[in-house]
Amino acid sequence: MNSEQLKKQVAEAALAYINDYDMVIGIGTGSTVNQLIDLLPQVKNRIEAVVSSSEASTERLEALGFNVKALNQTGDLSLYIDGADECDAHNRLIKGGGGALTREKIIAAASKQFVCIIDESKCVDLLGAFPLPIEVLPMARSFVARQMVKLGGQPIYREGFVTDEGNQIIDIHNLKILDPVELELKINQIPGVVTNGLFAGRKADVTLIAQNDGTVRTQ
Ligand code: ABF
Repeated sequence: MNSEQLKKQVAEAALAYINDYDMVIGIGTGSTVNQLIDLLPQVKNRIEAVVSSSEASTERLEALGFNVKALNQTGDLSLYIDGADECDAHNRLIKGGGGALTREKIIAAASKQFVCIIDESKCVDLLGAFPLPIEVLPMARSFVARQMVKLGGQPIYREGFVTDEGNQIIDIHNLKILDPVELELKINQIPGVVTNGLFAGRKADVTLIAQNDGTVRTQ
């Protein structure tokens, strides 16, 4: 199966979690989530409203006629479905390759159940082969980069990219992430950091993994 087929397959499996009426659900960002969004009309009658983690997902959802609401309007959510760049055996994630990590982390924290949808290429034993995205305030970009060097990383500025919140991103290469929870907290303490892409303190509750043999594994 090619990549898009795997993404569609895992998106189809995620529909099973939209299993009540009048649901207000959180929807993430990325190409796997786009496959899910395109399938949502099949369960439109179960969805009262959606909270989106990016302008890109909002546009896609509104084009399909969904009522996109701000988190401030909805309060906590029962379900959040989103992709990831890496996932370890404990459902701890690296996210942010798509640059939507701040809203993603907020909506994940506000959701009772976080279902992550990936294909098996994202599964790793140790997080960190994918460069860790860190959203930073523009005036702090170089300062945060220097702190990440002290932590053993190699920061690369994501040139020309501005997040939906108007911030910048540095991607940290060559990190050996032995304790994702500890590192997530340590990076959060650096002044100027808005969000880092480790989703370990609030990891996924369930990860659906499309496999090349045509099955979807639940972790
Ligand atoms: C999003 O999903 C981002 O956090 C992450 O970068 C992306 C993965 O995108 P894709 O499904 O296109 O691989 O939540």
